[in-house]
Amino acid sequence: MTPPVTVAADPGPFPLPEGKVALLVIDMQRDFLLPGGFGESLGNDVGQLQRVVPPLARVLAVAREAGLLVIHTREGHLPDLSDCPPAKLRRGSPSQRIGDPGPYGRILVRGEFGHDIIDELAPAAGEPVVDKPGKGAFYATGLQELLDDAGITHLIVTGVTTEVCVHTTVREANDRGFDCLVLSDCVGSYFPEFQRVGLQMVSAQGGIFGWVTDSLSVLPVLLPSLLPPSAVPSPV
Ligand code: C5J
Repeated sequence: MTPPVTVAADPGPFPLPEGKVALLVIDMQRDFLLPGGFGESLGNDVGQLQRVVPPLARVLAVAREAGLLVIHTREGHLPDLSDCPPAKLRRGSPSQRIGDPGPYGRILVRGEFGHDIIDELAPAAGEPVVDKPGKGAFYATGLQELLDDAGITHLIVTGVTTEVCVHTTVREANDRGFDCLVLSDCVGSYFPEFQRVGLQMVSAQGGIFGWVTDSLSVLPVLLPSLLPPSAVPSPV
């Protein structure tokens, strides 16, 4: 059996076993990313998240071309908010709360314009979209079954925000036995310090709950035609 191809990563090479790798795109929603939306109403600089869009769009395109399973997630709640714990509803002192009317519809409510994924990264036909009420993509969703049914063991993880929904999901995935590769330029935080330390936390201690690399490292491995000609082995 040929060994799987690997991607250079921290703390070591990350294998991409054929047919067992999925791309996870976490919460690239208008409410978090668009100016004037919920994220900004919390006092955040959405520009910090916007930086993720171009490299992630490239990874998404290449993952599709390479035939990877692509799964999107969205954080949000039912219109009656029955799946939103009161503690989450009360948390912090935002000018707008979950369920309130905002410029993009009711904030983080399923079916509203702001809850949906930004146009640049819109799911393609047939790509699963996992709606989640929590920060982690496994809590109260069918993600585990979806991955198991597809035979997925390795996840390439992207999206926002690094220290919240990306971290929670990677930790959940790690506890469930999935190997996770986080792409540093395809995950984003409103806080540069959290971005830096959040990534370090994933791969510290020999990869305590995952691996970290960047999109430029993973793209040519997913699609060898992206390798510079000098790196392609000549036929003997
Ligand atoms: C947050 C998320 N930050 N998707 N959600 O509340 O990270």
